[in-house]
Amino acid sequence: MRKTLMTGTAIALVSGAAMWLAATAGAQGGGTIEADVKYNGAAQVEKIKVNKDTEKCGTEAVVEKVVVGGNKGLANAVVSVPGAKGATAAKGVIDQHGCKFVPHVVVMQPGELEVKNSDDILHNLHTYSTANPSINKAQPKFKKTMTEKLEKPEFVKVTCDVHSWMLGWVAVVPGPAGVTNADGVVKIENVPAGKQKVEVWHETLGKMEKEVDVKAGAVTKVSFEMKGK
Ligand SMILES: [Cu+2]
Repeated sequence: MRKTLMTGTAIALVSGAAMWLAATAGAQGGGTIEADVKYNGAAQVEKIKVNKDTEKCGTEAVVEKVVVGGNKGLANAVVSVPGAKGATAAKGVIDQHGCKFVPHVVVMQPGELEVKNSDDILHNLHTYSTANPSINKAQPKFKKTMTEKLEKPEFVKVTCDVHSWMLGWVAVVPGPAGVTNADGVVKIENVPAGKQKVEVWHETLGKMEKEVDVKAGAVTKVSFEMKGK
């Protein structure tokens, strides 16, 4: 498209086309949402004694149910713009590493989930879901990667039946999305301009939503404060 237009001979036409292209590029690029998620309650972290595969797993497992960082920032919250079209299809990747699911929460577009086993031991992949078929498969040490399908939007709980403490979540979301960092912040890029519903989901604290007005080429900030359940 760009090439065809730029080969036009009339100078007036070329400059007109350049202006049109600039306007279109702005709209297509969309804007950025910077979400800041806070939680005013206490962190919930369970510590469990481990007496199996301790060479790989260690002797204590830490299960992170609610992680609160500096300035009350809530980590591991999924922020998404479910109604926005045009998100690039990002494959989900989760690793069974040190007898933990890494990352604890992974975000993906409906489609493929790659499950790795970086430990040299037997793991299992057991998912709990309603919209997607549930998965219950062994992942022996020689099976370094398995590819699974999660085609319907859903927050899927992931466990390993070999190591009862292992817990992870896969957020299958249709629009642009991300997971908050240790400070409770996440930036979501390429959100189409206009009014958009922004949704927050947390494994223990539930859901919240807000509407924001996204401006092309600008950063729109939105804050959430999750309430305890
Ligand atoms: Cu395991």
